[in-house]
Amino acid sequence: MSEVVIPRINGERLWHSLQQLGEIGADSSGGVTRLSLSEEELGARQFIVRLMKDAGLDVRQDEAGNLIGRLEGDGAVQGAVVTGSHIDSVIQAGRFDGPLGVVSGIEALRTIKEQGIRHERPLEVICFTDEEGVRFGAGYFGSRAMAGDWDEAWLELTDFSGITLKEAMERADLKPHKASLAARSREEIKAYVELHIEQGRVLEDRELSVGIATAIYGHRWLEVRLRGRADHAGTTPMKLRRDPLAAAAEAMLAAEQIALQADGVATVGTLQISPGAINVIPGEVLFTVDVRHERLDSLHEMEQAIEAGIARVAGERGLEASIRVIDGADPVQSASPIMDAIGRGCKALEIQEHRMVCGAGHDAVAMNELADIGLILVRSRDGISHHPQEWSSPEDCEAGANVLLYTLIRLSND
Ligand code: HGY
Ligand code: MN
Ligand code: MN
Ligand code: MN
Repeated sequence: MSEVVIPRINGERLWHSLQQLGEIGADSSGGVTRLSLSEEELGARQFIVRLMKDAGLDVRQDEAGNLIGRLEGDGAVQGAVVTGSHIDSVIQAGRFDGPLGVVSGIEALRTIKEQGIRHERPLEVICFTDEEGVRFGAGYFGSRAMAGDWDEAWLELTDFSGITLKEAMERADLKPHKASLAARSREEIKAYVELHIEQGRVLEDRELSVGIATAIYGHRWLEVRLRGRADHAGTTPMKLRRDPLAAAAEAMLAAEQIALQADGVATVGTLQISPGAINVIPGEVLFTVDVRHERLDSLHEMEQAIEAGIARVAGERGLEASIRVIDGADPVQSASPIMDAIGRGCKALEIQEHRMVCGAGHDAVAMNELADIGLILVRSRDGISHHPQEWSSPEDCEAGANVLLYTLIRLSND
């Protein structure tokens, strides 16, 4: 491809779309809560469909609810170059985690179509179903279904109010038992490149706007149930107690030490206590542990050490412990040709190239089962994410989207 004309996306329209999308599911925290297949997320899906149609894309929804905008290729080459991300959010989230990749992908394909830029291969932008996994306890549903990794057992997972994924899909006019039909073949997809906010501090500390992910951490989500004996807070001597909450506290601190020693990360993000009264020693606690590492062997070691720590503490305190792995994905590596294409994009746009490992999970992890992947990261102010104050500047969003545009054009003519 000649290096002379470097197309640019419409940065103003990108920013405007991101702000409009950010209003859908805006909550009292000043952030966004748009859980998968909730009313808010269904409203956001309609916004995305309109944006894809305004961009002149062929739009379809697959059996897992993934929204797919497509431009047929100018050549007779099979194997689409695909970008995408998600619009479902965590609780009290920011406006950029996911939407930046979906809206930038739509803008990139719109620019290619409007400027008649040649692309031998088909191009697609995908808005995936349930990347975050916050509502039902497992994530990457849409991208895993597309990669052929749909698990029917997910349909019985329930959310905080007892609604199953099956019911939520039916309410969204999806046919839950057909979700596995979303699977695609390796021949259909040549490469997958995602644009996402960094959600960390590396780019901020280096005063860089864009990063290239070389790898993405793997994760394991553990659900831990500790059962002791509820008892009177006043009359029960300390030595006779079987207090699962004190045990959980000890286990959490042990997990923190394991993560520090392994140079990985471990997070307890949810905790349920029953019966949960000020003058009653808890009878049972339920908490989750999010364990991550860049290397698979270290991830396994961390998971085993944390589970052993929980079992030890429970044994010493006469408690019953049950630990379930409710979700997990192994670390993935970006493909060199895709990282090189992104690097050329940075160079052509005079953006300093910076290669780095990504600690946040993305649909690219699931799509790695189907195609070579790449991930472009955009600076997050103060590294804040999964928080109402998550923010990336219009300039950085535009820079990332232009690097994505360049990368898609390059890969679709390889
Ligand atoms: O948990 C993650 O890293 C991503 O936000 N799903
Ligand atoms: Mn997220
Ligand atoms: Mn995300
Ligand atoms: Mn075209």
